[in-house]
Amino acid sequence: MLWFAVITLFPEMFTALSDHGISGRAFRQDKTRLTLINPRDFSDDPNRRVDDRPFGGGPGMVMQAPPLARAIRHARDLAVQDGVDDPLVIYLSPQGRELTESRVVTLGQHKALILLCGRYEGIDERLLDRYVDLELSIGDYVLSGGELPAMVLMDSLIRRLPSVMGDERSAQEDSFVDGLLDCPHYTRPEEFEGMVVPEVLKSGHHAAIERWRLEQKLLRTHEKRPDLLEHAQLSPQHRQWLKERTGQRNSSD
Ligand code: 9WO
Repeated sequence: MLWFAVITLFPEMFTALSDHGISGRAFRQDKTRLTLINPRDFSDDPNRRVDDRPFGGGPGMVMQAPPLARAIRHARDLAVQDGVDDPLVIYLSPQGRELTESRVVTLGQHKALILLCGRYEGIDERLLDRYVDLELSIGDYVLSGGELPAMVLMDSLIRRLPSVMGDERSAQEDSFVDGLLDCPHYTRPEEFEGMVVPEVLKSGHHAAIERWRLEQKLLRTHEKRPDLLEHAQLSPQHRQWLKERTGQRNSSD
């Protein structure tokens, strides 16, 4: 069971995850749970305001610390009631550490995560200092808020839960599981606008098909994301094959 609480001004956005696809099935099967908490419910302002002007001036508004602190404490209480201990508090922000597959694997060890979604120009630094355990970024760009990055993180974690994926292997053979990009995929029709399917995939020779798929992963990674090759788990034979296939000369050549 993976338990989420999300603190967000736009809880309705999260139906994209809870009501559809693989993640929707995981929620229906109670393999994961989601509690949505709106900080406006913890505002002490008669108009339920949770933002104010920045000290020092400047554009935009800043989310105030007190309503968010009360919301995080409420999320922690709910986690205790649900029997999931010690939730990690994650703030999705452009200033965060990069979300990578290895970080997804590490975060998947936690039973409970509280995800804090900022809006406006950001959140009062004092809240972040005292209540946030980890800041995470899904990329070097600024969005309108942390909700979409929160859903990206949740989806990456939910699809790794045991028996959530229809075919266990597809989770294991996903891109990045071995540090490589995925191989090409084909399905019917056999001919599409004059383009055909590689013969090996129709041969029924599973060893040859597996070898072809790995070769394609290596070549595609070399072509599109050579930076990944440095840390990919490759055997010396596979590294040598790739060097020979791509005409790379050994540094000693
Ligand atoms: C808003 C703004 C308005 C005027 C001038 C400067 C400004 N900066 C921002 C801003 O950075 N807003 C962020 C919106 C505050 C935190 C939540 N928001 C957010 C999170 N945008 N992008 C992310 C994000 C999170 C994770 N990975 C990539 C991007």
